[in-house]
Amino acid sequence: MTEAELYSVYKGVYVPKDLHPPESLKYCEDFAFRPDDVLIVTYPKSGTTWMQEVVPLIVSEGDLTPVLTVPNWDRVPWLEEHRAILLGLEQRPSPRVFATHFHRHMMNESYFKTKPRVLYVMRNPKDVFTSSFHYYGMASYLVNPGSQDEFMEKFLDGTIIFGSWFDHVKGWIGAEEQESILHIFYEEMIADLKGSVEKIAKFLGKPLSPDVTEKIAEHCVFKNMKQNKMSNFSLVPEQYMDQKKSEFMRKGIAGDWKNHFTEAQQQRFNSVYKDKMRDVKFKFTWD
Ligand code: PPS
Repeated sequence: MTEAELYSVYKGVYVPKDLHPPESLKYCEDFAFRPDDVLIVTYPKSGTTWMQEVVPLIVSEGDLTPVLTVPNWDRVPWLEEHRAILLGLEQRPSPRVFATHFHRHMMNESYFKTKPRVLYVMRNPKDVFTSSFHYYGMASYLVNPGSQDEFMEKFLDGTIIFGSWFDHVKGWIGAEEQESILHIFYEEMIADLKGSVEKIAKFLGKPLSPDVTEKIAEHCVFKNMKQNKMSNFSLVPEQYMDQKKSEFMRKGIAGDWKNHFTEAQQQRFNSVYKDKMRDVKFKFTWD
């Protein structure tokens, strides 16, 4: 199926119609934030699910019950997804934890007034590409990626769901409300998960004992988290996500792009990256 059939355009970017029908987008537009809300913001395939595990465990001080009993999409709902309407988010006690794939310019008026806390997770765009390429090949609500060359042009051009990686990152790293945002990299979580848990807990005003930090990090390493059926998307019907084609928790490493890019693809990607990021001063882990 084509983009026209599967996607709608919301605030200038493609969103999958199935997950984000008009009433969900309206709900999200009207949503009232609280200052102590925690918002996990990501471009897709940058570490959303990982954070949906880490943050609830920081809030619960290492009690595994929430992550072992509630699916990640209800535990930390995406505000723009259809399920958000059903979950009674207005009644949830603080601190509420949400996820969104929105660009900063897509956030609603309440966000800019209230300035809730934001965890902005970034990942090497080449790995985001590789993860997305596999995901688009197994998720039926997305347009089939075609060849890697074809999908690369769409990725670099931003004609995929949630638009351009470059615009997403530039929008959030350039946000005025920097004091309410913690920037964190997938690669730093891979390199030092314990240190990352500590850093996030401190930002959330919830310092943890070394034992609890250790317990959270141990539960959240890829091989352990992959076993959690509340987080590995095995509860999603096969006609929606065919994990026989590619698992949702696929590899969980930094640098897998090197196993997939040809020399020509690497050059093409580098040249567009250089052009689109030419005015950006921010220090990324992959530069
Ligand atoms: S989505 O669809 O936007 O919610 O996807 P998202 O969760 O952002 O990204 C999926 C990728 O994150 C990897 N992942 C992890 N890596 C390391 N450790 C842990 N615990 C972990 N949990 C999820 C997941 O495997 C996807 O990356 P790839 O490269 O495809 O393996």
